[in-house]
Amino acid sequence: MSQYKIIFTGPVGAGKTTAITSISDVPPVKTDAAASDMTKNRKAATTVAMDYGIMNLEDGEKIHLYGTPGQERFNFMWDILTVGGIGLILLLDNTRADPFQDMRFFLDSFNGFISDTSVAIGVTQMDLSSKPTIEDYHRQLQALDLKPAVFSVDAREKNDVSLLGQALLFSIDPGIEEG
Ligand SMILES: Nc1nc2c(ncn2[C@@H]2O[C@H](COP(=O)(O)OP(=O)(O)OP(=O)(O)O)[C@@H](O)[C@H]2O)c(=O)[nH]1
Ligand SMILES: [Mg+2]
Repeated sequence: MSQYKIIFTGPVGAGKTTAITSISDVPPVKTDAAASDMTKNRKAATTVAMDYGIMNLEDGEKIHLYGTPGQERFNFMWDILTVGGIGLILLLDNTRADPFQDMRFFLDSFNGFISDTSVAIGVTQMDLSSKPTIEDYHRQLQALDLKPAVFSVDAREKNDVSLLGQALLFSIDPGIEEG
């Protein structure tokens, strides 16, 4: 039985904890704590260490799902959580002030991991803010000489998150398929 690990990252409120909760086949482990700072204006709780869930694939294969904290003050967890991972899902919140800057920041922060593995990008909250468009993200990425999959994703929707996960797995190994 093969076991793989993928990591979800992105800014505060992008939907990492929600996404893992949506697709995990076991009750996820969360480390949400009451938000005490600027995060509080957006939502009541924030991840302080990690999220963890499991997605079962065909043939008994398992994908272990790890979510990072979004807050930069917990960024010591980022390197710890990527060890042994096969790819990164970057979630971006389209309602934030400058989602392109968020994208550059996280691509840069995880640059070493991404260059060894693969990345797929999910843009959340597009129902609340339709701009920038997915096409705008593609243009930004072209300028960075990158070609990851970019999807509009509602982290609350299992299907959306699952499609993004499949796109990531496909970019790593077209042989891995979701069950
Ligand atoms: N309207 C809307 N809400 C969404 C969408 N995706 C996620 N959400 C909501 O946005 C919030 C995301 O919160 P979390 O999942 O805690 O975000 P996080 O990325 O884990 O944040 P930190 O742990 O603080 O870094 C939740 O309240 C979700 O229900 C979307 O596409 N549209
Ligand atoms: Mg979280």
